[in-house]
Amino acid sequence: MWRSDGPVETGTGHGVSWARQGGVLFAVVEVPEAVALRGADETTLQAAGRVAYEKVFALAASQGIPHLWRVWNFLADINRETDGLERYRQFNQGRQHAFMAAGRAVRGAVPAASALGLAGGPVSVAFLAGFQPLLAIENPRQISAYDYPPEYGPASPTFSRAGLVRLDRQAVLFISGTASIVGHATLHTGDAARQCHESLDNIEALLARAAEISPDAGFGLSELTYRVYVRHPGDYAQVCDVLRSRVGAVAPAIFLQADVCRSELLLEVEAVGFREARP
Ligand code: 3EB
Repeated sequence: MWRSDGPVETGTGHGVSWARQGGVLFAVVEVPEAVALRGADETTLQAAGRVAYEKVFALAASQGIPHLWRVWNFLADINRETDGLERYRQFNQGRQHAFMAAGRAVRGAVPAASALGLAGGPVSVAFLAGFQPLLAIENPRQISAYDYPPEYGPASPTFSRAGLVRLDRQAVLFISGTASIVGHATLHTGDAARQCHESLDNIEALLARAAEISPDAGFGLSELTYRVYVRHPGDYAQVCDVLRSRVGAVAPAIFLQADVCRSELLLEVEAVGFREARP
């Protein structure tokens, strides 16, 4: 929930719903996978991912809002192979294509993001964008996702590990979906508790980078708000125990069942930190 004391404008149409106040825009774009969208050499999912991001960029442009801050990507059956390639990897092709076609960077100044599976339904991209730039932050323990080697698919994912936005009276730190990945390798296959620890080690590394970059953005693990995506409901209790042992009893956290974007990953942790900026 994004709170504001100013008047909120809203709109809907063509698969897009949005709300805006001042220099902040939140929107959800939904694109069904339809053969009709497909260009030459595209799968239907690749095309839906591409069209979703075309709509994201078109809405942002029509609102005069240049900077994409934080994106949540949802697609059905994220780990299933269709047309000879895992669907998440097809989505990455469509997303990267749209960024390049819009003349946007595909590494460096890219939004923070999460990517999750759904049981069904359209490709759905929710995003926050704004007047202020996002200061993208990478994790020294991980290869940047946009530099993943080709073994993870023909097009790299287009997101940064975290991003910092400074508003007039607030600093906001967005931590992307963070998993048990070091370098580019998945660690602790089959062990949800250790994957949760590794994910939190990654978030701690991002918090250290954020504090180095900006004094406004010094947060401890106990000062963030969390959303934890757990693949198997049976892992919930141990994942919750590990999270609480690391972040304390008070930090707000919700747990959702969702498939995450590599089949060996059992969970993904995202977070946000808010700080009232000094006048
Ligand atoms: C990873 O680190 C795990 O494709 O937008 C995390 C956050 C992940 C965002 C995305 C993917 C995305 O590669 C997966």
